[in-house]
Amino acid sequence: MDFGLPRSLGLLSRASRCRKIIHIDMDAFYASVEQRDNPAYRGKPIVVGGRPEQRGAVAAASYEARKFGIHAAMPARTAQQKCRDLIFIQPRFDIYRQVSQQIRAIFHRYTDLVEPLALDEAYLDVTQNKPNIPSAVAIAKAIKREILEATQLTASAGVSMNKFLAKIASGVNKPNGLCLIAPDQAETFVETLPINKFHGIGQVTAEKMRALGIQTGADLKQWSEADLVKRFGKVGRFYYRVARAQDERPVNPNRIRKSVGAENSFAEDLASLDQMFAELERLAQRVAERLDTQKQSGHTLTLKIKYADYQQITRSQTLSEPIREASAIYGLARELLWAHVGDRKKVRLLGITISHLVDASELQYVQLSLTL
Ligand code: DCP
Ligand code: MG
Repeated sequence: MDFGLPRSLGLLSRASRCRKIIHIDMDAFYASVEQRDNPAYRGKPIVVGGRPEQRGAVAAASYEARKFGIHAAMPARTAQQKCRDLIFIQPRFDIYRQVSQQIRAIFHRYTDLVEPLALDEAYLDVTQNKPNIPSAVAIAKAIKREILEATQLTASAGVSMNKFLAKIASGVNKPNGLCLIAPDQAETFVETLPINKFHGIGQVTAEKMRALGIQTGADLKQWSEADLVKRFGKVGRFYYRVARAQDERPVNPNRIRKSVGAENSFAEDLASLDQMFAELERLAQRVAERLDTQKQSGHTLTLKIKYADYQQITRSQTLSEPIREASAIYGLARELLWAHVGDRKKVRLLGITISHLVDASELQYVQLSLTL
């Protein structure tokens, strides 16, 4: 694969059908847009979203604010305590959406294999690309330049042979960064990576892994696929592969996430309600983590129960207020299970899915406006 490496290397790996993936992520997105449009905010600690007198949370923090330890999802009040001069700005979602359209149009000049993950980030598969540029690093540089020209905003890019590595790479030299993880560096890179830096391993799972003595990719690599699946469910297979720097997930341009869910089937059927509740709590945590990554919440919860005899039921409830927190998800799933699990029946699989998704930061803003 040619990542901007010597040509001979490029030819060698192209023969082995290596892919070239770029992950692009705008820097301090909402905050940078506000600093761009109002010179008074430039060079200052600012946050978008949340008001200290309300219960809201920070959506985006400028790099100047981050020096005080302020970050996204932090309660606005805590943020203000950390920095007295912090400026709070109300979000302008229309503008962020416009910028998002501009950067997506730029991506499509290079490839149609663009998978947006959020307004400010996307995966691009540039193995084959429209301008026929052989070096993926050169494409990443060109895209960053075009974004800066069109929007006066900086982006960071990660370049590698799969999504997992490209996503991590884009965070390495933020802001305005460009990082290549070449195929021959990939395994060593993952081995030294702390477990909490693995994209796809949330806080709860990271803690569970640390309790098992897994601190880095090298530790994770010690585990067999079967043991990881036993401990973590199906997603254990993903952990096994990424510990080896492998990730075959294609860049999917048509992907529209309509739901977020997690399920687990058990080596031994669950016979008691207590066991099922404990399992639901774990599932709720996982779903909440995923919603958090996607910055979404949802109106409908669906509980899936598969019994020991393989009979399967699903039960849904739709709420007027969307939910995203683990405790709320667990509470509702527990109620549904309580109401619907059959007496004296053993359960071999449980699943929780949240659908009718909405953008969490936008929603929080609407709620705040209503309470003013
Ligand atoms: N966002 C949000 N709530 C969060 C996280 C993010 O509303 N908990 C919004 C505001 C961010 C935008 O999504 O500006 C992009 O999210 P990122 O995680 O990419 O964060 P930033 O772009 O702000 O910063 P970074 O430079 O770390 O990418
Ligand atoms: Mg970003």
